[in-house]
Amino acid sequence: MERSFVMIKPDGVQRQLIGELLAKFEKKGFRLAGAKFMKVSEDLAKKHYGEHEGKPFFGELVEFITSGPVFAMAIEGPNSIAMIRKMVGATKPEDAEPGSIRGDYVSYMGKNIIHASDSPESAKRELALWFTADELIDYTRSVDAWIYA
Ligand code: 3AN
Repeated sequence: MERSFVMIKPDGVQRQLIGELLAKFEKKGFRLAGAKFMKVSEDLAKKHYGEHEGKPFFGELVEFITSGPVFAMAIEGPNSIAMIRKMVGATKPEDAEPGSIRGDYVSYMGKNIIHASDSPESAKRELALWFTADELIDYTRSVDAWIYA
């Protein structure tokens, strides 16, 4: 069982795609372990994109992600991290395969509607950044597990 951090960015929210995109992950068989609709502080944005600090597009990234509300999710399922990345598609629009989310919805890299963790290490780091432990459902506990039993 793996958990990925997935976020619908301000452009995805503005295009009213939250439900449509979440439905894809639910249909795939993954389940939500946490979600929040929120404005992102500059501090959180800079930490989230920490690996890109110093790159020419860093300022733009932070500005964009703080420009409007995002829908942040913890999504879980077996091998979910790699499978969700596949569903999301490549970073460069010209490389994103038709059928993937970015392949079907995105033509410009700076506005690519969704983020998903790219490795187990990133998922761990990002989930800890965006959620506290008590904001996530723990399906291994019977008190939470009944809903999918
Ligand atoms: P992904 O969003 O596919 O995980 P990352 O984490 O490498 O990709 O990059 C985060 C965001 O930074 C991308 N969604 C994109 O908007 C932007 N970005 C990444 N690489 C570049 C680049 N070479 N030029 C401009 N923007 C970039």
